[in-house]
Amino acid sequence: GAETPFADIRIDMVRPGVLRLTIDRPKARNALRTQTLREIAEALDAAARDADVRCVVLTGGPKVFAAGADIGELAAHDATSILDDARPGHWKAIRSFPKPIVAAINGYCLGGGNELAMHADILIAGTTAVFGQPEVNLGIIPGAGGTQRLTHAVGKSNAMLMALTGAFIDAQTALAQGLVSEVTQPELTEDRAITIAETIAAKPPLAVRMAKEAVLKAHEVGLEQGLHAERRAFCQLFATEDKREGVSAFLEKRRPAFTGR
Ligand code: CO8
Repeated sequence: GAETPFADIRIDMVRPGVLRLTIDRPKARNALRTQTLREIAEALDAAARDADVRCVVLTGGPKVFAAGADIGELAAHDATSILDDARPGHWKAIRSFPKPIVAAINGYCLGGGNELAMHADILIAGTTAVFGQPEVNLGIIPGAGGTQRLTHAVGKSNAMLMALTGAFIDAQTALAQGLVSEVTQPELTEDRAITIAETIAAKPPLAVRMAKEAVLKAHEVGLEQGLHAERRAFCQLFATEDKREGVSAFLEKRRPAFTGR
């Protein structure tokens, strides 16, 4: 792939329309120091503005997804300094990214690493993946949405089991609990995520964007408000060229050519 100006991550266009973002701090098990999060946020910011990027694959490579926040960095903080921490701003940029993210997860996916994975829209795990929220062992709790997103993903009792005991779950358990969508052989995790991302990249981007926004609404607002948001987005899409093209192509029995308008 292309050279990138980042130290903790690598980015490359792995397929047309598909940006691969690889966390690359192997010596620290891909622990997410502030700089790592800043780089992820910056890369996604640029990808949001780049019409050539239709979908992102987020991975830590074949061995580890991310072993959490950088514990060395956490050690330097007290209750006052943590208030002015830059990381919440980076998390905000990550969760505001409007295009789909498919996570390819091998090995440890812990603490802030699991919270990052849960920022992805679709999660694919290799059989070696191990998920956990071990913050309780450090005298803290998940700090990047883990108590909320994990509960939505796996339900109260399963989330409590992880957050209160710090115990890890394996890929099959994560699949059974709904944390991930599929489990693959570890050497195929990225390929599978890329294939899904390629499929998404070929869809009309405005519809994709609104579908992501609408699904995320389900965990943010009540049913009436969520249905209202869905209806508005649904109607808006009737103003797009891609809606006309998609419907015409179906009726004319040909492949659609979407333009993103
Ligand atoms: N932070 C910093 N360094 C780490 C981390 C980490 N989270 N995890 C591993 N490393 C480093 C180790 O210190 C070690 O460094 P060195 O070689 O210099 O000694 C190197 O990576 C390899 O680690 P191990 O030798 O321990 O490797 P193992 O394969 O034996 O074990 C584990 C891997 C199981 C992942 C183990 O390293 C471990 O338990 N790591 C800590 C996991 C953890 O507790 N994570 C939660 C952190 S707290 C958190 O994420 C809070 C989230 C809040 C985010 C809010 C931000 C706003």
